[in-house]
Amino acid sequence: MILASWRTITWLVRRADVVLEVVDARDPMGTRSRRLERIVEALGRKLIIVINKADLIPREVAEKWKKIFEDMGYTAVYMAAREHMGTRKLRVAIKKAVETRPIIVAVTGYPKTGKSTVINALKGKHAASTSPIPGSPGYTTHVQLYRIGRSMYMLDSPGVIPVEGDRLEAVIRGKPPEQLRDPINPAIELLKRALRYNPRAVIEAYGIRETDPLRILEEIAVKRGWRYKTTGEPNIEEAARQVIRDYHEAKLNFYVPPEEYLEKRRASVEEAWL
Ligand SMILES: Nc1nc2c(ncn2[C@@H]2O[C@H](COP(=O)(O)OP(=O)(O)OP(=O)(O)O)[C@@H](O)[C@H]2O)c(=O)[nH]1
Ligand SMILES: [Mg+2]
Repeated sequence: MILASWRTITWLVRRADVVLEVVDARDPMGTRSRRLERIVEALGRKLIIVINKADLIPREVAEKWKKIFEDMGYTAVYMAAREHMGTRKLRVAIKKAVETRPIIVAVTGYPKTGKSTVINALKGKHAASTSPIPGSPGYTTHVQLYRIGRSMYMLDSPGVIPVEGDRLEAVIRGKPPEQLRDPINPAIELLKRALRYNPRAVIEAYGIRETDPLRILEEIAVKRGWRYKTTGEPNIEEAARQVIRDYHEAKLNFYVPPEEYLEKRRASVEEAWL
């Protein structure tokens, strides 16, 4: 898996008129990068926050996130690039952002947020290669230029891991699950998070009623018949990789509610006043 360096990102932003920061609608704040936003601001480029994978959250939740970003002074749109939903709104937002033609658009953001899929959706044809799992064939390895219609060019880039972003997201998006040295700890964290935000997530994905993450991994391994050859014990590493894959493919389904973010922000503002 090749991740873009901050130098590449700065180079990319410099070349662009408009920068799209693609975030995952399931956790927009955990998959955004303040550092990227600051680079865009410092270079005087227009930033549009694209809340992608909106098909995985209720519409009113997508509306709330959009409003939260707008209240911060950003332009934000939500879309479901894979379902080709919201592409018109995005195209309009890009054209409104600058008057120059043709417009050069840099598409950036966390790994696996759907950057290449956004470009495909705008292109209307399969142009940028996408991949279901980080690092599997089709992942973006270098910056590529695509022409969209007559007046737009898009620069596709590999994902960048923001230093200040969510640590769990960074680990599970940075490498394909097969290449993780320890898949168990991130899978346990992921299961905890899933159960916290959607108590039915594990039942829905696996038909397992257990709430202890380690036991869940064991039950998944037993159900699939994954056992260590030497000891015959359930192969929880294989189960852990599967859980991470299932999050990427949205079979393990949950999302962070905007209310939680607003509450945290309120608490930190109050603390600052004390
Ligand atoms: N449910 C859902 N899945 C999506 C959507 N857009 C993209 N995906 C899926 O997310 C995964 C990653 O998509 P990509 O477009 O390859 O993501 P990327 O940001 O270009 O990834 P890198 O270039 O490797 O960083 C793929 O499995 C896509 O099918 C969407 O709107 N909804
Ligand atoms: Mg890509």
